[in-house]
Parts: sequence; structure tokens; C-alpha cells
Amino acid sequence: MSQVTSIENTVEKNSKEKYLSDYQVSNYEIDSIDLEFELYDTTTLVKAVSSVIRVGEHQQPLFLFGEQLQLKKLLVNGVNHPDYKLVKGGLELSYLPQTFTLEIHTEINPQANTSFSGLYKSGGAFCTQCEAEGFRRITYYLDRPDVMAKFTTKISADKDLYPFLLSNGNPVDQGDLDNGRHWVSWSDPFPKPAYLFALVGGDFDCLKDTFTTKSGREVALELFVDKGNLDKTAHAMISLKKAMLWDEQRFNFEYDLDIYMIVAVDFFNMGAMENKGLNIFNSKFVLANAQSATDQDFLGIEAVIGHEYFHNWTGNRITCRDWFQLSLKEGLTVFRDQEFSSDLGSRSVNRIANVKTMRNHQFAEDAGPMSHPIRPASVMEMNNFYTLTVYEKGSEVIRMLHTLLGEKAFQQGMELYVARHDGQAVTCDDFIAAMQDASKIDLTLFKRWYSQSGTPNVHVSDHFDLSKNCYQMTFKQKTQPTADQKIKQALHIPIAIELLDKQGNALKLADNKTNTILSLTHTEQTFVFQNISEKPVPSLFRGFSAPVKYQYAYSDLQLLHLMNFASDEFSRWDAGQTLFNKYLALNVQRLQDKQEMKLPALFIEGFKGVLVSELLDPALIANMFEFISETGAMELFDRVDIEALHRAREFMLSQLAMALHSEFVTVYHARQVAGEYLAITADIADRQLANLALLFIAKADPALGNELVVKQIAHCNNMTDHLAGLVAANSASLACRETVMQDFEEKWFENGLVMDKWFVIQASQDRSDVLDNVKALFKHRSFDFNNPNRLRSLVGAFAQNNPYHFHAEDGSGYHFLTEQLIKLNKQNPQVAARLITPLIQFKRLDENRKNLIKKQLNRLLQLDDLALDLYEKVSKALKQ
Ligand code: B3K
Ligand code: ZN
Repeated sequence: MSQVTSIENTVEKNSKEKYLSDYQVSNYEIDSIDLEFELYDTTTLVKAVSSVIRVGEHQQPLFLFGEQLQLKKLLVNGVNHPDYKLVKGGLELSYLPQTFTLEIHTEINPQANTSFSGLYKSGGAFCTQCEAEGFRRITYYLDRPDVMAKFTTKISADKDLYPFLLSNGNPVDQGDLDNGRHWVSWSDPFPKPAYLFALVGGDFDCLKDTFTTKSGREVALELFVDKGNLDKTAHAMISLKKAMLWDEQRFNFEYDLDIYMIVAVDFFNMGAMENKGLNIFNSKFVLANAQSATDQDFLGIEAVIGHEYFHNWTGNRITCRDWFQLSLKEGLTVFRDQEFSSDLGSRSVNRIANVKTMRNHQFAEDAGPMSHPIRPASVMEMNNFYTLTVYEKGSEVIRMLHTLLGEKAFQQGMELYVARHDGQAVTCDDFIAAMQDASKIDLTLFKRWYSQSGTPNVHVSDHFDLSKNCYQMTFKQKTQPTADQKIKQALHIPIAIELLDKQGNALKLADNKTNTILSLTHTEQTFVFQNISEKPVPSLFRGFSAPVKYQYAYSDLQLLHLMNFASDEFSRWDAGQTLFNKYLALNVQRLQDKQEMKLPALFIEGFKGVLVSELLDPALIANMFEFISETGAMELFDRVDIEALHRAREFMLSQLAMALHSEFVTVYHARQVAGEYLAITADIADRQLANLALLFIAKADPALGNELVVKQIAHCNNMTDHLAGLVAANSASLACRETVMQDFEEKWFENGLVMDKWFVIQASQDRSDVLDNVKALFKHRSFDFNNPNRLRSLVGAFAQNNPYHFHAEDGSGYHFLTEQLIKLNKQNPQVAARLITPLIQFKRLDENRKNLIKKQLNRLLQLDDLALDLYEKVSKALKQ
């Protein structure tokens, strides 16, 4: 079929941007698709037989998406169909009957697929990644989420090399073939969009278990990992079973197939993928034992296993009509996984972690060139919109709904959503409609959160009238114009508050309650509180009740009051952060004015009170001392002075370290966890606090720090404490640094996931030759440029976690990152487009740095084969 691939048939079809407002229902539907794969490394054959139905009366052609495919055969109702042409991005078929069977044979090359989208090889195994638009790299298809079909899959491959052949749904049959090959067939009874298709072929170790659902059905659970890794699978399996139970108990959602499989692979662009019945995971979010994984890894695994499992209802059973609706499934599923982690562990600690992500990263995205609402209005490359905004801010929007409705009405809304839309591909509006109808709360204004980008600023002022026992609070909201949207309107902002008296008691407000939710719905609004007999200290945005920045003219004493008495632990932490940020800004200013930096005694005293507290959760204490990152702090300034910011932050940490030295030493010893390693909340909290103390001890007293680090590394029975030792040794350049780093490398060089931690430390070092070191590490025996995890831990960590050196005045950091992006542009554009983030968020930098960055971005723009993923970000950044 040579005419098929001839270039004459190729015509331009798409312009670069796609718009939500252009959405049209598909002019054809596909009911079912039967796939057959003959797996070979470089020439895999795919036969796809679909039953297609024309929607309505029209003579329009059928356009099927396809990329990197070789068309081998095309039949309509069993006979050759000459009326087709290959066009850019796909295949166009004309003169089709009303309903027909479409048979398409394609050949693909998994071995050559370095972008890890579609069917590719991870190590020795075949695997797939189809979200968002990877299925079109497998066969020509209506690859859009609102086309939902029943899939069957038959796979054949060499039996020795690929004893396990997996796909979605339930296993049906299997058999042997000639030449040492075998086959397995699968059937998925639930209609699904192509992005949820998955296939795996490989040789694995398998951990098996079962889960009995609330209606008494037994589900087989199978976890596949590379051979030799079975000792690192228990935690993932336990997490899965916890997730299945939790989803039944909290959301009344029961699993629907007879089998649930998870496969861990080493080469994967993101964290994991929720393919129906066959999740594929980055091995980072599966493999863990005490020796190889930290407490944070254990918690991350639990969260991601939960997240992908929760998608079975919020994402798979009910999916997105189009990709602009991505937050429909992602914001909601992140909310659900955050609730899962909070119900299982500490709610406040989880809340703090989520807010850190918002403030340290999402706020910058919302203020940068890629700013978009949680439901974007236009997109060039869909993979660029799996963002902190769609995911994390999307979850904050769901959380605000939860706050406004309360758990009961929220769950009624969920129930109605499922009753209305199970088995459908729907929109964010459909979700809000269900919430509104179930709760009878008007969400018309609230919906604006879906279409407006940017972080609102809320300015709070107050007035107390003693003669009338009356306290008034005035809130003004304003959202600055963003790159994508000039005009901003008022949003519905829920503000959870509490008013504290001088003794630290919460005052009674309406209904005898000590806290309340105010609904800010206008640009400016005043709320009046009667029967207030003294001027209170307001605790604002308790639990981060809205994803906003807010200002109130707190005095230092008021912030200390909140740190001590706010009933919400998050608010205590938040007050500490506000106090820190205030002095950070002041000290930056002092440096710029060539004055001496200062930290008042009351600041130190306030934090001392926290550190020695017997009452506070040790994890909360540790969090109180984990201040805004340098990257996050850049958001606090209109013009950021990289040098001064770095010095001021270091100064403040050193002051705390020196002033509270003996307290840190006491806490360090008091919080040692004895006995067997357990990743349980209480032990995790103690380790977190002890290791935080170690960091401060090393800063103030390197000799003692060195002694403690060496001892800790020699005696610990887990990765958390071992790694914390390395981090302390590096951050304070302790004498043992070289030795402990080398010993670690010797011990772990064969384990890429563990070495990622070591690469991150190398890339995050505060030393003038750090970039040379990073470059040299490209030759390290554990480094592999083709592995996205390795790239993120070396290149990503340098660019993202080491702003002081990445933003070196000579532009060397920018040049280095650009070099890597050029290499990755063709090889793996998705990963490249993730790594570029710190290079496009430059608007707060000085002119010199801005110009250096623009020079590098222009270099990228001039590449003749610049991938759309990078083009979208580079062109938007340069437009700023
Ligand atoms: N849905 C996937 C992410 C797919 C990313 C495609 N570039 C994982 C998740 O959010 O659960
Ligand atoms: Zn998700």
C-alpha cells in the first residue's frame, strides 16, 4: 500500500491553539473495538476492528487521529476502502455507510519510542501510556475522551521474555503459539475512552492478594514489579487495600471488576496512570522498604496508589467530555486523595503540605506566562496542562465547595453526580450542577473559579467600637491581570475565621459557635460582629479556606498570639510563616540599604516556645521550622533580589539555629525512635522533628553536628534517618560530608530510585562549583539521561531547588538547562516541557537575568523542529 504513506496526500489541518469554545460532539461514534497486538521490539503489529456509527444525517468524512504509525491495511465492512487520505495528524475516511466495521492494521516501533507516549519499552517490558493523546500512536482512532467504547484486547508475544501479557478488564482466555510465542485475551465490560487503554508485556515478580468489597465480591489484587523487588511491595499493597476500603466508607464507591492490577515500571514520564483495571506506575510510587525508602516516600506511595484507585469512579466511570475539563477528574481526585491521607494520618500536617505546594509553586504558575484557569480556555499541547493549577488549585476549588456545602451535602452532591452521569463523559458544569441541585446552594458565582485564572489578593482591615461592643471586618478582593486574561471579576471566596481574646480563647460568634465561614462575594464587603467586648485577634483563612494571598496588618505580638492559641493547627503554622516572611522581607531590605540584618528577640522567643512545647504534635513543630522555600519566597517580591534573598534567609535560619541551639539538642535526643522501623504517623512525626533539629544543630555547631550525623548514619535502621544525615552533612558542609556521600554511593549505586535522592542532594548543594559537579555527574555510573526520574533528580533539582545557583549572574545555569532541553526536545518533549518551568517564570527577576533567560529561550525558539510542548511555553514566556 505505497500510496498510503505518500507525502502528496498530506495537508495542513490544525492551527496551533485549540479552544474550549470550539467543542463539537463527534460526528461518528465507536461502540466497540477489538484489538490484537503482535508484540515485537521494532515491528509491533496492531489490528483494530471497531464498530462505527455515524451520528445524525451528514456526509462528513471520519477523521481518525494517528501519529508515528505505518498504515498496513484498511477495510470497511471487510473490503478494501480506497476513499481515504493521510492528513497531518491522522487519517480521513469518506463515503462511509451509516454503520460499519472498520478494520485497520498498523505497524509501530516501540523500541524507538523515546517519548514514552503510546506503546514503548521500559527496560525489558512493553508498556503503554495513552493519556492524554497517546492512543493515536497505537492505531488510527477517534482519540478523544467523549468517544467511549468497549475494548477487547488480544496480545501475543515471546513466552520466555514476556510471560505476563496484561490489559484492561477481566482475563478471558490464553494459549500457546508456534515459535515459543503465546497469547492472552482480555475483555473490559465498561465502555471507556481510549486514554484509559493499557497493555503490558513482560516478566515480573508478582505480589497477590484479595479484597472483599462491601457487597461481598472478592477482587484479585496483583502487583507486578521487576524481578528481585518483591521485598519492596508490601506497603503498596497495604495502601491499595486501605484505599479500597476508604472509598467505600467515605464515598460509598465500590470496585467494579474482578481484578485490579498495578505494574511498576522504571521509565515513566509522570507518577502513575489510572488505566481501567491496569494501573501503570512509575516504580518510585510502588517500591519501598525501610532500607530504601523514606517516610515521605511511604506517604507518597499511599497517596498516589489512593489517587489512581479513586479515579476508578472519578475519572473512569465518569470521565471528561474534552480535555479542557481535565480538572473535573483531577481536581476532584486530588481532593479525594488528600482527604484519604488526612483521614489516615494527620489532617493538619497534610493540610500544611498541600498549602506549601500551592504557595511554593502554584502561585508562581498562576502569575507566570502559562497562567490558566483550572478549566483552561485554550491549549496548544494538552500534556502541558497537567499542571499544579488543574490538579492542586482544582482540588482547592473542590475543597471550597466542601467547605460551603459541608460533608453531608457534599456527599449528596456526589451521589447525584454519579446517579446522573455514570458511564458518561461530562463537564465541570455538570459536576457543579449536581452539587447545586443536591445542596440547593446557589453556585452561579462560585463557578467563576473555573474560568478565572490568577491568585486573588484579599486585603483585610478591621475596626473595633468599644462603646457598641461591635467589631467590623472589611475584606477587599482583587486579582491582578494574568498573562492569559486581562479582566478579572470578583469571586466567591469562603473565609473561615475565629476571633481570639487576650487570653487566647475563641470568642462566641453567631449560633454560639466559636468559628464561622464568611462568604466574600463582592469586591468589597464588611462583616459586623456584635457583643464583642475587646478588640480580638482575627484568625483568618483557617485551614487555608481559599487559595488566595491575604494581608492584614498583624503586629508581631498578634502573630505570636495566633502561633500559641489559634485552635486550628494550620493557622498556628500559618502565623509562624507570616512572621518569618515579614522579617525575610525586612532583612532583604536592610541588605539592600547596606544595613545590618536583624531578628528581634521576640521572634526567637516565639519559636522557642513552639520548639519546647510538650503539647504540640512533633510533626507540627517540625513544620513550624520549615519555612518558605527560596523559590516560593520569590513570589513575595515584585522585584526579587536573588543574592539578598538567599543571604537573608540563611541569616534567619542561622540566628534561630544559634539562639535555640541547646533546645534543638534536647529535642534531637528526646525524639529518637527506638526499635523496628514503622512508617506510622507517630514515629514519622518524631523522626521528622529529630531530623529537623539535626539540621539546625549542624548549622550552629558543625563539630557536634558532625558527631551526631556520623553516629546516626552508622546506627540507623532506615532510609529516612540515613538520608537526613546526608542532608545535614551537605547543608552545613560537615567534615564527614565526602565520606558519607561516597559510602552511600557505594552501597546504592545499583538502585536508581535510591540514587535519585543522592543526585538531588548533589544538585541542591550551596557551593560555587555545584553546576560543574552536576555536569560531571552525567557520567556517573547510576545516571541515565533517558530515565525521566534521573533527569528530574539531577537537572530538575538543580534548576528548581537551587535557585541561588541556577540564577547565577553569568547565566551559566540558564545555558546549562537550555542545552539539556535541546537534547530532550526530540527525545522526550513532555519531560523537557516540565523541566523548563524555572526558565519561564522570570518576571520578578532583574533586567540582566531576564535578558540572559530570553537569549536562551530564543535559542530554543529557533530550533526548526521545536516540539509543540516546548513551543507553547517558550513562545508564551517570550510574549510576557
Ligand atoms: N492521569 C494521569 C496523568 C496523565 C498525564 C499525561 N501527560 C495520572 C493521574 O493524574 O492520576
Ligand atoms: Zn489523577
